[in-house]
Amino acid sequence: MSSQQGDTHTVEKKAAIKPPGLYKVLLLNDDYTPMEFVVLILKKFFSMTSEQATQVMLKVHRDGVGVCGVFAKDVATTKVELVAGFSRQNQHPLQCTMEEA
Ligand code: TYC
Repeated sequence: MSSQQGDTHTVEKKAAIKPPGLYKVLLLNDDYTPMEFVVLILKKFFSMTSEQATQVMLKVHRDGVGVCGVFAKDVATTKVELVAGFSRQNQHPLQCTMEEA
């Protein structure tokens, strides 16, 4: 970056700081996880209402994939881990993943 003030001329190099990326947390469809369990996950970990959770669950059921929310990388990572942990605890194969938004 270059700036001029009267006689002085300075050339500054901007530090290469990039803003933290955002990540979509995605749910994937499968043939075994009960619909009610997916709705519970969306309410419990993504703070959705029953209506919102049902809409997202049905979208995943229909299309194979759906977005639970968009978060900073560390938050998205934690949500993916929480969903996996809770699903395995309850013997469901539900898959949750993340990708850059
Ligand atoms: N397809 C599942 C069923 O018919 C329901 C389901 C929805 C599973 C969304 C996973 O992410 C999912 N029971």
